[in-house]
Amino acid sequence: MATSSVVRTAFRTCPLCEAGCGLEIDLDATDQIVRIRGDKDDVFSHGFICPKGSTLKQIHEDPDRLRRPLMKKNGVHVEVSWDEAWEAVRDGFAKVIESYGRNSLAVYLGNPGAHNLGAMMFNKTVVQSLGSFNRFSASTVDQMPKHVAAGFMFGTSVTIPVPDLDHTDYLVLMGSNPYASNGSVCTAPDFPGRLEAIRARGGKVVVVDPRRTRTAEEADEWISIRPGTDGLFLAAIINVLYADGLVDVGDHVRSFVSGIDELGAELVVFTPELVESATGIGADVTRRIAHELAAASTAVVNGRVGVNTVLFGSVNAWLVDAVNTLTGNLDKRGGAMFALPATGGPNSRGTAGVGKGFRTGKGVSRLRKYPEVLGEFPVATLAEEITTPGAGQIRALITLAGNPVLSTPDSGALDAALSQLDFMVSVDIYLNESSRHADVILPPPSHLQRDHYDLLLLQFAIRNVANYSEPVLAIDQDQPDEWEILAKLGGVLQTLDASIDPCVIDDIAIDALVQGAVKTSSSNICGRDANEILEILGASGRRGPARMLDFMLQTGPYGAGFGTTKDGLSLQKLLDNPHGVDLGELESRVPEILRTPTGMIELCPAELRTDLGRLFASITQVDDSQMLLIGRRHLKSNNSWMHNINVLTKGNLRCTLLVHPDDAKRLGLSDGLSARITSRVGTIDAPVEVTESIRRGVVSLPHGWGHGVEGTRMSVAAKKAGVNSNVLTDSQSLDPLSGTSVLNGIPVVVQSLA
Ligand SMILES: Nc1nc2c(c(=O)[nH]1)N[C@H]1C(S)=C(S)[C@@H](COP(=O)(O)OP(=O)(O)OC[C@H]3O[C@@H](n4cnc5c(=O)[nH]c(N)nc54)[C@H](O)[C@@H]3O)O[C@H]1N2
Ligand SMILES: Nc1nc2c(c(=O)[nH]1)N[C@H]1C(S)=C(S)[C@@H](COP(=O)(O)OP(=O)(O)OC[C@H]3O[C@@H](n4cnc5c(=O)[nH]c(N)nc54)[C@H](O)[C@@H]3O)O[C@H]1N2
Ligand code: SF4
Ligand SMILES: [Mo]
Repeated sequence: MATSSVVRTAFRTCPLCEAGCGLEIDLDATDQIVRIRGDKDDVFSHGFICPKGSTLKQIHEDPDRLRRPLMKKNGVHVEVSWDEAWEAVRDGFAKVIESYGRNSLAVYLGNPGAHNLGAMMFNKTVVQSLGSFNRFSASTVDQMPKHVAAGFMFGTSVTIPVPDLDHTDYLVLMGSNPYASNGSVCTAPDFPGRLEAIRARGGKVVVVDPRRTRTAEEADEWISIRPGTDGLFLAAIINVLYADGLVDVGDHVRSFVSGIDELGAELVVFTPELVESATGIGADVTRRIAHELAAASTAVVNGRVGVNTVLFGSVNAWLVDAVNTLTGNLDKRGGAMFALPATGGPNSRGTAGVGKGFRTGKGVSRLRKYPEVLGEFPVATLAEEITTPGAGQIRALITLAGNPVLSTPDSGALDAALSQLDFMVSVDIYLNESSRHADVILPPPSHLQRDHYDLLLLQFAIRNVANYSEPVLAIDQDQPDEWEILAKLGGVLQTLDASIDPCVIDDIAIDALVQGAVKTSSSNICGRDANEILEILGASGRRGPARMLDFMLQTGPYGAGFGTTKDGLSLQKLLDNPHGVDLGELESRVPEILRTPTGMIELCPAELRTDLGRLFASITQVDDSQMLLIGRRHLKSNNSWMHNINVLTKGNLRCTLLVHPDDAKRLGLSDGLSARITSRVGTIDAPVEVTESIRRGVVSLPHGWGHGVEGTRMSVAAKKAGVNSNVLTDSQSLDPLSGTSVLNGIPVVVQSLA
């Protein structure tokens, strides 16, 4: 289409991954999208975009995307009116609650909710309205270890330091591949460009990964590690720091760090020589890296998916920040720093420098007795909690933007379990592998039809920015916004009345926020009249997430305080700045950020050090003859749900098993032919791709594939279905401290099918 037909341009933050790139969206007179480009004036992304960003158009236009609620009638999903859908939701829950009580209800929150303002504000309404302890989310197949480590070290689960990418001289990336993923729990649009800039200014980038990823290829050094052994490598680095007198936390934090001697004593046994045969990393390399980290003027280690979704996820997350602290790089420019998000958060509210601290295990899961973490249980236990009779057995499930059948371990068992539920509701845009089990599917509008603010991800940004986007396209007639669906779902769960108005729930929520703030001494509106604040908030006619966001911005660290701080932040200010507001580089936040009971950084917290015995025992448990399966991501995939977009999936099938040539030879495997992969819990067949880029003894299969299942409606994805790698991952194998599943380093047997 000719660009001359463009009549308006909208600016919007991309909600598809954590990078949060600014998009420039051109529309014609009929509100058709003509083109989506990177917004070169965006204060954070400066025009960067990846191939997924422009497909917001294709997602919006996808004929398979649900526009009306679906209800299962005689085993087939049919479109129904919203009224009929809500009646069915009410009836379904009422029956289950009446028969089995509220603890028979469960919820699973998926990943896109973390990129969704409405979900960030109203998912908790659904969760709390259940009145059940059965709460699960994608966090326990992802970043939960980071929350646990941060909680115990710094006092809140979101006090997670991020690598100061733009200023560091030395970066060690462990278990992450930002050339494909654009980074995670580290919000940095154009992560690859920022890595290249480190090298361009004379710095060094080291990648620790069992696979020579694109990120590893572009780095100065690739360290090939045996999957699952990063904890040993990190412990050995720390061991060297102590043994060689390199520990120096720096004057800037010295009086706020406790546990330095204790940590040294704990790790004295983890010498590089002792762990070398387990990690596959020579003791000389470990020593050199430790010395380089200590010697660099600024340095930072970062660990993500590949070191979180393993047996020692929490210990790994802890030891990463222990290295950063011991080398003097915590809370220092070019080191590991903390964001100060515009909406505030648990580490900018309350008393500065001290707090209640962090705790897990306020309850335990019914069957396997895993401790509660952040109010939830490991998703790896969901299937058995559905299928095992007894009080608290799950009979009804809600999935909110989640596809656990493709995303969580032992998915064969979970798939079977979901079909045994008495009732299931999915809030989802597709009829897919998980939502096909739902009795009712409630579809939100497309991403372009909603407003956006990265409430969660700006907590972990490498620069403080604030950016609000209005909906680009009008919402369809009769279509409720996602927040309205969630608020109403919460209301229906509470009252068992299908006619409840979501606005009532919304009004209660904002009222509670304002009433709380005017009574809180640390709030910038303490002592003000709550009604006056509510009137100001209401004057704009806004409600829902936008009104709540305005409140959070105005009362946040840069806030306008409802008229008290001239030029302070408010939603109006963000509306006036469609490319975002830059709030500057990260600045030191210790000790103000700390919320531990002691007011100290806990370098050797009891809850984490108890797991070091298990780590030590793992040294001798390595079996060289065992093949290990790891995952991978592709730039043009997004977990399980973007394979229905033709422009992203065209070309060769990407769901292949990477095998090292030596292993291929030994096992009689060759390019393009099928291999059978068997783990303790499942078997799948996948085409082989022989490559030198993978470590010997390791094979890699991406997750999020395995489409084309009966009862789904994703016609493009079905044509290039791939196989579900989570049929192989084992729900019995998890990090005990965080409940996070082991998704990397799965013992498998690989056979030729030729
Ligand atoms: N083996 C293996 N498994 C993994 C991983 C791995 O590395 N290896 N990675 C894990 C990680 S990090 C994650 S985050 C999880 C993801 O786990 P999930 O969140 O369960 O899976 P997704 O594929 O992200 O599914 C998202 C669902 O949300 C729907 N959706 C998309 N946008 C919206 C929206 O705006 N609103 C609503 N209501 N629905 C929407 C999609 O249709 C889809 O059904 O997978 C995990 N699984
Ligand atoms: N294009 C695209 N972007 C995405 C996503 C997507 O699916 N596609 N998903 C989004 C989500 S939900 C998340 S959480 C992020 C994740 O973003 P990242 O954390 O960057 O995750 P991955 O790209 O899976 O990279 C994990 C790396 O860990 C390596 N690895 C596996 N096992 C080990 C191990 O034992 N030790 C070490 N050191 N490395 C290991 C793998 O080889 C892989 O290269 O990406 C987000 N962005
Ligand atoms: S990198 Fe992530 S946020 Fe940026 S355009 Fe791609 S999908 Fe969107
Ligand atoms: Mo994730």
